[in-house]
Amino acid sequence: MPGRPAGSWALLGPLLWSCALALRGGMLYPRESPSRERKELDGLWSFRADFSAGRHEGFEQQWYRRPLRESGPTVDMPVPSSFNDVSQDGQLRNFIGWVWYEREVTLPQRWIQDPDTRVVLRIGSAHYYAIVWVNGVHVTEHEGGHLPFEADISKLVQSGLTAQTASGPMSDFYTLPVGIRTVAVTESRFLINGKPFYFHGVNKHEDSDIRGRGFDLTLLVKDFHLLRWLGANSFRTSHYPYAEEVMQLCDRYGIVVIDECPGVGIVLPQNYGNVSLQHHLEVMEELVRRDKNHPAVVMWSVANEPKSFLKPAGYYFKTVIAHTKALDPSRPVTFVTNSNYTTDLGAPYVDVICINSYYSWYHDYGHLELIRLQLESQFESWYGAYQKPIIQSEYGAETIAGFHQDPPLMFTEEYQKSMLEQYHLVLDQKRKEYVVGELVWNFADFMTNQSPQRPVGNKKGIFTRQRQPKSAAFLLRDRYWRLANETRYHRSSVRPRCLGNSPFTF
Ligand code: GCB
Repeated sequence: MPGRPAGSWALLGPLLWSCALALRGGMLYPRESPSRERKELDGLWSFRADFSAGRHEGFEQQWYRRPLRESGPTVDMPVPSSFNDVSQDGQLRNFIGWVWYEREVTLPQRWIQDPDTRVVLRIGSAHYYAIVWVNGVHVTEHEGGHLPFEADISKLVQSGLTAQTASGPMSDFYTLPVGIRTVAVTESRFLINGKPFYFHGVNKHEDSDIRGRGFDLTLLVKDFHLLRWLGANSFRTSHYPYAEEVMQLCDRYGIVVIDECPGVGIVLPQNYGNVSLQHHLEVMEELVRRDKNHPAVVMWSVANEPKSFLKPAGYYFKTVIAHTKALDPSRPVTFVTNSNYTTDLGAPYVDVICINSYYSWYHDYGHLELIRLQLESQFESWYGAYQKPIIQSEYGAETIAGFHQDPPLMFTEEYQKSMLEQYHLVLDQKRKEYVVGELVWNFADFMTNQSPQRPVGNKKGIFTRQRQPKSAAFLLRDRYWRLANETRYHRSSVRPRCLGNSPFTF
């Protein structure tokens, strides 16, 4: 593996590299100390289940001899986790047999160069029978899960491999995956690489049971499996920037992102003051600085549902949007509005109009039959006023999984479905003209403050907070895959390498 300080790849996990010296007769938990370092190998591993009839193909073909991707397709698997639970693949859920995990690891140069450093590979727990290879060499086996085992691999990794450049040994390494594409907006279209792009996606939250808001790799991979299941091609980071790991996966799997800053709750005149404005500009600087290298990000959203009809809103949004464009001239900028088209003072400055509307929910509730009329008039009025492409950036209905009524009543699964269907009738007309996207509210149920409108949190998810589908998820799944098939372009026969091992490549 040229160009790496240590080209090491290991099969099976979860693993932990450490310089720890195992106590003779015992096994110490690897703790850092002035003489010991550890390197966590948790994270995304390449994975393949051996579905061959005898479950033995991996051994027959010696999958351990080469990087796993070279012997067949792989998927990303979070470690630690149970592969059965993360996947949406029914076959994998019930799989019994050999599965192969692989991870490429870059070791600190010193570990490799110093012959006195002992390098130990430790597996905390692997079910049920584990065989471990490093660089194709068998290093250990272990029977039974739950308990740790380890192997001294010093000799294997200290094989004298030192990365060199033409000018001598390198002292710093950084790798950055790169993706290149263009984004542009016309009067009625959103273009990616010069081709019309239609957002069929979701709004998300970083939220789940127990963890609440916080990065969780296993949950993230589950969510990406669900996005794939759904046929979604995009999401908005409502209402704040998400963890960088999320953005990395979007790049990897080709999920298009509207990247939103935490500009939520700009609803009082004093929110438009100078202190607020200055802070908003700084936040946009931080966001653009962090995410500008992610090709998945195609548009910045500077706010969600501000009271953009208040007098200072015009100057405020003109300034924030101009500043964001100056920071990044390559991407369009928007904010998400729920104001009226006649009074919105920020809309003149956005590139794309993003509208949230909850017809038949927060007003005229129960009146599904009014949606078509109201939505049509919403689109026509906004387009008439601005001649800019429009995204339906939120729409949805509170739905308690397991509540059923026919004819549909609010809070039931039938109501959520019927409401989506009514929206889709109009979206299908208008997407032929100037509507360039639809993002349902919300991907999954999430926790909120208590209020009479929130039956233990916001229940507008098409999945529950535990990531199980409500009836509407199946409706949307049919629609999104239809849209995907209708609007996608032929892929060239050359697949980009970074997507080579993704289950999400379209
Ligand atoms: C909205 C907000 C979103 C809420 C949603 C709702 O307009 O943008 O943050 O969660 O409505 O369900 O009320």
